[in-house]
Amino acid sequence: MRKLIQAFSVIVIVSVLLMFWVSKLNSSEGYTSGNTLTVFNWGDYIDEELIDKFEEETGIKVIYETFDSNESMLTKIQQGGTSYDVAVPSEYMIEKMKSEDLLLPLDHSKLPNLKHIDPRFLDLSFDPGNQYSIPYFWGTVGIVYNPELLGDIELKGWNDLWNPALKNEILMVDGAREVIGIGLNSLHYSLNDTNNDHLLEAKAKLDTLTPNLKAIVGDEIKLLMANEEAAIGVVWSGDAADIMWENDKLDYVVPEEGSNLWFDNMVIPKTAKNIEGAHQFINFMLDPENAAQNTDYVSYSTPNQAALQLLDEEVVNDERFYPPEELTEKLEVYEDLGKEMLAYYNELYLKFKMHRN
Ligand code: N2P
Repeated sequence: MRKLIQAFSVIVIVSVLLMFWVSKLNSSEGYTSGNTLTVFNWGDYIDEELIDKFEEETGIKVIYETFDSNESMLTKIQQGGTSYDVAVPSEYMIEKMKSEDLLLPLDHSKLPNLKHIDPRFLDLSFDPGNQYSIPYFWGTVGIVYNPELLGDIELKGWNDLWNPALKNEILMVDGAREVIGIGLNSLHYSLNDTNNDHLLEAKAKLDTLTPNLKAIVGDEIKLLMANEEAAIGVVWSGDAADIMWENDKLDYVVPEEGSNLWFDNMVIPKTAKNIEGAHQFINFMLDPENAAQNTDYVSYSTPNQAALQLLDEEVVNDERFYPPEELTEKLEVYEDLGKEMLAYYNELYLKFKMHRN
């Protein structure tokens, strides 16, 4: 019996020691395992030094993951494998997530830095009163081009992309709404068109662009354009700003037929585990100094008017990236077209991509 008690005591002591050791491992660098925050953002969309700064200031450990489209972000959130505490979807996706009851109403009393956002970017139709979403970056979709590689071609609009002299010269952003949107806009249809004849016409027109298409690419489009691997890139405006920072021969134009005006906002998914930390993170990103540092790093346009004061004047006065309201009024914001129509846009886009191969 004594031996049994001794053996039992040894097992208890070893287990206690093991538990202690495991808990130590979990709380690496002094973070307790419960104090983490999972942030889900677009690729290349934050200055990672800010994540370190947030961790130091709050003691919260950030787990940072990235996505490359609104659609893939939504799928991950719907699957629920990971509980994301903060995500950064675009406006039409926010509308959709709201309608699917995937978002948590925000507590504005925990977001005092919201006062720094330019009212022009608040209370927009996709989220009246900013009940669920807080502005992060905004911009347009347009064409970044290398005049030296274009010869005498003058680039003004989407329809110029079909010029036969541009064979194999176009790199394109990998986004269903963006690419179908080029087809629609080039035919002077709305970016939110749901008329099947128009959509099929846009897809057929896009198919004829194939000879000029070099590739459809993700974030690497920036490196390829800056390295002059192609004459033309269809990009989000912030990527153009970044490319032009690397290579100042290039220029950016918002096509004359019209284009997309987009807003990426921070949200808290309903499945979030660290709601308090999520508010802290959003408020931290709204701080003018942090927002300015982030803008400086990623090159996208900030909606934070206090941050604008801290940025290089040349950057914030550049109407290619900070277009005035008279210009943005002429652009279109994507709307949530409903589950079936969004799936149809994706299907047309996939068919277009397959047609290329
Ligand atoms: C950043 C992508 C920005 C997405 N790499 C524009 N909605």
